[in-house]
Amino acid sequence: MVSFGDSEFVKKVASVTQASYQHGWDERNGGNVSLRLTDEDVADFDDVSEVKETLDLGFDASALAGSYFLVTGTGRYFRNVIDQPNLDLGLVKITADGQHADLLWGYEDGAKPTSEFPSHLMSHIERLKVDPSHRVVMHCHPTNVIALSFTQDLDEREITRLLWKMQAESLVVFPEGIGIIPYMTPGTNEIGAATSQKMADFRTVIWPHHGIFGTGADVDEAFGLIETVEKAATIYSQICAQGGNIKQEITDDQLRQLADAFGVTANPEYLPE
Ligand code: 2HA
Ligand code: ZN
Repeated sequence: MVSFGDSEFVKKVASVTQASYQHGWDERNGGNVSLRLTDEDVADFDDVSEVKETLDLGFDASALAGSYFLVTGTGRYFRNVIDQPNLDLGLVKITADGQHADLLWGYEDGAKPTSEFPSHLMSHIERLKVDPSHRVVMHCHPTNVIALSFTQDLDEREITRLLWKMQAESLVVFPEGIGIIPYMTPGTNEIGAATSQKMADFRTVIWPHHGIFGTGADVDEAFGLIETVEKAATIYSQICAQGGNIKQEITDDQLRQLADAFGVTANPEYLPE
């Protein structure tokens, strides 16, 4: 029997939750990941055809009807996923009416999808409009990004430019910049709607005083995006720890040369030509 539990999908999500935990971005049950899968992806497995439970989504996900999501469970710890993926991860399929999700694999001791599943699904819907290859939404609590949301104005242009200038990697990895929503209550459809609105323009969205959402065509891309943003924020924290007196920095001209060299288009509102 070919079990979904042995799939590369489960291995990859388990490994990224462990990596994120090791970075210190997922205390207790902090963080959640969802990976979109297709009929083709799940076709080869023998243990994903029986519906074990049908879950109420509480909003209209009909744009994703028929899509599968491998998603971390609510209340579950990123630290543990690697040792018990069949308990902490679930494979669900969005029903034809878009109101429910059928559980096909995992959550074996009764878990349910992450409390941020509305934010994930709404974000998947928006990112798929922009990029048909989009597959992953990841949320976690990177310390320096969160710290930045206390000391800086919550201004997308200002924070993007600050992070672009912290290292040469930043502009190349997130040339469109970073979206920021106001502080909102986690786990609600409202924060999901605000996050997904930003996802029309950005692959990364900061939740002030809470964490970050990163998206991508695969797990590595979504995680790499978050790593790069957090690395830039960490450099800024260290600059402040060294007294905050910046004597030289990457100039706007140098950012433009960087964009040219790497063939990326910087958001023109943040870096005028
Ligand atoms: O899954 O991170 O935002 C726990 C959280 C909620
Ligand atoms: Zn969170």
